[in-house]
Amino acid sequence: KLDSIKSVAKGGEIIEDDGQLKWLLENRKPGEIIAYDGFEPSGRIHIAQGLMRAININKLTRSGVKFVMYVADWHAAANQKFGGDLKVIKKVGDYFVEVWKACGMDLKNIEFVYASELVKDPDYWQLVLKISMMTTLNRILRCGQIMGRNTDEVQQSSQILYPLMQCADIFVLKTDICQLGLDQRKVNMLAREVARPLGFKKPMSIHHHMLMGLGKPPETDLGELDKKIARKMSKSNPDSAIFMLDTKAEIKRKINKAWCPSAEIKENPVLEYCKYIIFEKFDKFKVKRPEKYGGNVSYSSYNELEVAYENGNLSPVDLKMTAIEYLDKLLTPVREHFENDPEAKK
Ligand code: F2Y
Repeated sequence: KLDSIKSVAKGGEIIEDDGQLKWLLENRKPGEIIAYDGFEPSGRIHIAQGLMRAININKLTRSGVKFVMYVADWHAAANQKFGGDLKVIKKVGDYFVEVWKACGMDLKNIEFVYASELVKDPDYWQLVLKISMMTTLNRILRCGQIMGRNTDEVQQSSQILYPLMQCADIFVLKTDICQLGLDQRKVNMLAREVARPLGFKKPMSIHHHMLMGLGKPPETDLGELDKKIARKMSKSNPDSAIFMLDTKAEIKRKINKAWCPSAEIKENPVLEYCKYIIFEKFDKFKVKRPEKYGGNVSYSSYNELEVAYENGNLSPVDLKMTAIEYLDKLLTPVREHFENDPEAKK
């Protein structure tokens, strides 16, 4: 169980843990450990938020963890999404939930909680104030990353409240394990620092990998962690992302022009999708190839595939063509769910 949960961070992402995870697994009954992740409903949902999140969350629920998925609707408004229109934001949130339903997320063991419910409680705001009294403005500005902003893009005063609210969420939801993307680590660290002084248990955190976008990774002089975040799949750049409702033709078009240098295994988005998604869902990666290019071949682990690619035994064209087939197989049920279910369509 420990290894399965830790494999959420298999790209070497930060885990902050003083032996808590081991303790939790040994001392709490199934269903008593609470993990959480949250999202701002904004725009379309791509495979990093859809498929990969479902894979990670299922790893935790399979180990007996109860998962809270937090719909940060007020936070999206505070972060200037949809002009702050909460009705639209709520609708987009419901749409995300439908997508997860359709891609195999273990919904029985997940509770969806809306920020718009938590903010009705005066105690929530008292806690936000208490956290604000323990943190400097500078530190909060440096948390801009958790809302997808650079420090100099934090302009609205609601964006100062946002990290304080996110920190309060962790305590109010009684979180044992913060299981969010690597870009959320700054606020998870803050929560660990202020927990005890405020009388809460200290949450551990385990971050997941930020799946790369499809394009050539931008040149930056950032540190390793921030580089990973700068390269991530993003809906603000639609050609960097595969969306959960993309047609096969769209998947094909985007993968075919994706960054994927021959024999290059570092910073290769197509290989990343194999590692973090396809091999999590299938035991084999079967390449169909004409005899003159070496004939059909099948890989039984990501590692095998990577070695073959690095040695030049598998070409970018064949890698891409096969990845397209597997991604399409995973997205077909999602498309069908929205075609056949009139409720989901709304
Ligand atoms: O992905 C994001 O932009 C997150 N900052 C959304 C989010 C997640 C949470 F778990 C906001 C929150 F306030 C959360 O508590």
